[in-house]
Amino acid sequence: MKACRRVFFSACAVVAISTFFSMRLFADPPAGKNWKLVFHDDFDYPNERLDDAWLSQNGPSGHILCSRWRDNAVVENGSLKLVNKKEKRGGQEYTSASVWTKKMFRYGYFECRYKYSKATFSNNSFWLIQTGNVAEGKKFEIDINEGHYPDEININLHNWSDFWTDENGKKRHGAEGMNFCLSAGMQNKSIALDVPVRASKIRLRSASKPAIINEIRVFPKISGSYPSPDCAEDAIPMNLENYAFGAPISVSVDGKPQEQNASYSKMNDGDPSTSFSAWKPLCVEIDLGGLKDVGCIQIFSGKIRKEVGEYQSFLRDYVLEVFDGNKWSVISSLEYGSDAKVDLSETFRVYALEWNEQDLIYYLDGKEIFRQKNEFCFAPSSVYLSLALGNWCGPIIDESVDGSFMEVDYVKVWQDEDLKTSILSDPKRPDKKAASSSQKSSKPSGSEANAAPEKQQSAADGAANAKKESPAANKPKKRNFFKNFQ
Ligand SMILES: [Ca+2]
Ligand SMILES: [Ca+2]
Repeated sequence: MKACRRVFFSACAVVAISTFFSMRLFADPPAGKNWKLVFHDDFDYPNERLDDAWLSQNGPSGHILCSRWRDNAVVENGSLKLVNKKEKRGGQEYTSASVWTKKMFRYGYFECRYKYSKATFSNNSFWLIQTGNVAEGKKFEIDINEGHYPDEININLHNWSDFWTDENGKKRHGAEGMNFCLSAGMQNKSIALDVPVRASKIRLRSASKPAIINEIRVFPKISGSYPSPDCAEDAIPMNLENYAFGAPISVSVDGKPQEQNASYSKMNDGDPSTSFSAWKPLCVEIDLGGLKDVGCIQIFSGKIRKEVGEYQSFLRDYVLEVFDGNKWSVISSLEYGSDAKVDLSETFRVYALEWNEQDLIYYLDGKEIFRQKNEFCFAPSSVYLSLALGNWCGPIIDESVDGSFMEVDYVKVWQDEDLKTSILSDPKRPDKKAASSSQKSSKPSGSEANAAPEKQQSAADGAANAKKESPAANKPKKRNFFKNFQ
């Protein structure tokens, strides 16, 4: 009996301790500062009360594939659901939702617990933006997470003040961040064939965005094991020929054959740290210089994340083909995201940012995952929750996107009471200092990363129509998708 009771109490203690730690881990900013909770929304109220603290876009969006409406933001059962629909409205083929806080914040710890919508092609964002006339620093956008189903986290810091024109005549702006794929493995793809195939050429196609290819290797059939795809060329055994090494390579982007370019050889130069990448569907063909018996093809794909020395950004889909002199045959393929071992639409995760005068520090479930210097984000911003549909977020599948939703359990903001430059502006009680900024908050942009400012303005025009859907809002607007994304 005593033993049972001891077990019971031990179990209770374990539950209590683990609950305590999970609370510490997932619902508190890091220790060491004088944090005060200044905003907290659990979405534990009737739907119509969402408008007490939040504004909503109501109109088309020039830079994405959906118009966004208050109707698509639904509070029920303790959470906020931003719902995608396949329906024509606002001159666009799909609808979704984007909301932002009436309150504005400068500096603090921003936390949101949410699940992604269970659909590729959707952008599940928790973010901050200030594109008004900022008194200090520059216009900015901090994407704490632009999540893509099933398992991608995308962090980005945009500078919306400074622009330049690249060698292709495209207008560019500063953007720096990191994308994480929580599933591992795809960067190291080694396709060993049981039965060798005769091939004079191999072809790799991928629609991943970005498609980063560091090395492609083609080996004969051997009895032993093949080297790791990420090893350096000089680590390959002397008696094992890599037919692809230094072979002629040709590239098509978005179906268009490209002129020869020295950068293509980065895909078969033997150096796993060099790569070629494309943001549009990529097709790479390697000429093996005559028919070879091919026993293994390796693809090494990824971008090194310097902080931890890990490769990220894998190919999420591919088709690998061989040419036998007469016809092409597929020998391996991967459907988009089907290698995912983590599904961020299934479980709530906590995404967070500490923003102070010096740093931007990003967290997942209480653990730091990325950090940047804060060199220009010094103006107050609302907190945005947005769902968007865009073709940079994976393939468009109408069946899965219709009715899919991003589900937000809560949003919390703390500020450091010792950081005197922090600002909390409340539209009901605006302080003098923040009043002008607060004024600007009534014209939010409601846009996502990679949208040019004019596109944000177009979204802002839509947002300014909040709560009154004018007939003009239904007129199609000229679209110009993601000219700037990097
Ligand atoms: Ca390389
Ligand atoms: Ca909740």
